[in-house]
Amino acid sequence: MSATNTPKQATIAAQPNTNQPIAMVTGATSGIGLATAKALAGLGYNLIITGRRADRLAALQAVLTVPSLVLVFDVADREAVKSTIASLPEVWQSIDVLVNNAGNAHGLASSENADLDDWDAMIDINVKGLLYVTKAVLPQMVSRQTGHIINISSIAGRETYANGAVYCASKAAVDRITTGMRIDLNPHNIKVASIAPGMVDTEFSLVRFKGDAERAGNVYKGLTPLSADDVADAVVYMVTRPAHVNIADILILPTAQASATVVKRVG
Ligand code: 8X3
Repeated sequence: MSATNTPKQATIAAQPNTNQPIAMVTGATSGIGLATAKALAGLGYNLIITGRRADRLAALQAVLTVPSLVLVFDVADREAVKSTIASLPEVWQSIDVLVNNAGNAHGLASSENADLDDWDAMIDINVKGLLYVTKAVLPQMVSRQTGHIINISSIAGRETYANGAVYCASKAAVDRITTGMRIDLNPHNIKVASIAPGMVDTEFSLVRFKGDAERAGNVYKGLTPLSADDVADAVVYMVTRPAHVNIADILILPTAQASATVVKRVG
């Protein structure tokens, strides 16, 4: 095996439990991805957890009670995605559930002021990264004629808001890709679905505002946002339906949020 084909595993993988399905969760280092990995572990899934931060993935793996495998890669790195997933040990290749969670907002600025690097990052990670991972996982799903792909979208994919042109566009792309792949993969018995959360209390806003904790905190001021576990619950609901049921789309909002921009705050 050449160096480029060697999976960047933080630890030696356990053998998956052959009586249980395998799920891959991207961006499992924090937030919705982390909560989803734990929730799927609670259902007994064998887990492939991926992300850029090896230390965080190792910490998650240490608390998982199911067989798990860590893959360290950046979803935006096309070659790394392809070679790392292609070189999964054979026993880990039959991925039943793919949760495309990796994604973020970078900046919140009007188009004339926004940073082109932020725009690149959102397209590269939220859109192209999702495509790279899905393309790498799909062949075995098609050959086995089974699979379930769950894309984490956003209310921002349904509504465009000020200063969010490219983030909203990236999530609208996720919605269109979800629908298009559901159509394309219909002959192959593969479920494709999306979950569109509103405000979720994760590192999301901290990343969007580049570490400005005060600005990030203000986003959730005076309301109870969703937790990452609330979104993971929706994933659990999707994957626990019978084989003939595909929950194709869930929009999940905090009670205090009526739309992307209509939010009830107290205090
Ligand atoms: C995150 C939700 O409303 O900040 O995708 O765009 S929002």
